[in-house]
Amino acid sequence: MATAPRQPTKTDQLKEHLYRLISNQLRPGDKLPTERDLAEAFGVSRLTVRRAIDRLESDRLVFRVQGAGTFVSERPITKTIDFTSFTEDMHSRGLAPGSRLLDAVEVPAGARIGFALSISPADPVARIRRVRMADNTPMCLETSHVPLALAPGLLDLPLDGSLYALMESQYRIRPERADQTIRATVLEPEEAELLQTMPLSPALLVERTAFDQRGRAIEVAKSLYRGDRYSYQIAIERA
Ligand code: 16G
Repeated sequence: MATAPRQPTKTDQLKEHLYRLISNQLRPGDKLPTERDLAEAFGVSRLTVRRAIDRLESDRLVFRVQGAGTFVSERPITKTIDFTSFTEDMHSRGLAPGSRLLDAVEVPAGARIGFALSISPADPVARIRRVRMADNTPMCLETSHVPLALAPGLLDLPLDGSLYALMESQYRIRPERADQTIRATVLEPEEAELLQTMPLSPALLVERTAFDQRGRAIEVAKSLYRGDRYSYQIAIERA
């Protein structure tokens, strides 16, 4: 004799509702309503809400940030890491991005950066050094080099927001793809001071050459992340 189908519990129903909300209305990085609001809206206990969210979390559809709430996860990716700006990266982790400009100057590209950008070593590039913040705490020290032939006047623009958003709005340059290397390192005293941590603390160094929608090399950058605050998450699926 076949067993009767199990009646959906309140947790099932709420999970289903949240699943639809995530699929149809929310985007990666968006915050879910609070447990209290969900409990009130559905006339269920907070324990029921917590169980529904536990299940979404074990399905990896959402992630919790202690003290900040529950957020929609990035869509799973296969073998590659999503290309993001720092601003987008922090939003997807449920953190508020910020930027402190250290300096922005015109310098000759030099041999290594010129080669990566396919320009001559004497060609001018904008060198922009920033401390990148997450929830008002330093996360990363970033030095970007952008060819001035592609972005004339870049150094006269406000550089306290998203560099990639500025490149797109002002120069129609849409960074889309990058070659990156990631390696472990330790912080020099002055780097540690800027990142408000101890000298010789572990850090992740990411070197990136970014390309735009036309395949042009548009940035050579070094990003030095605090090892205690940043990790790379890569979802890998069997081919
Ligand atoms: C990321 C890039 C960096 C780029 C920045 C732009 C890595 C390793 N580096 O941090 O090269 O300059 O995003 O972010 O991902 P923004 O648009 O928020 O200024």
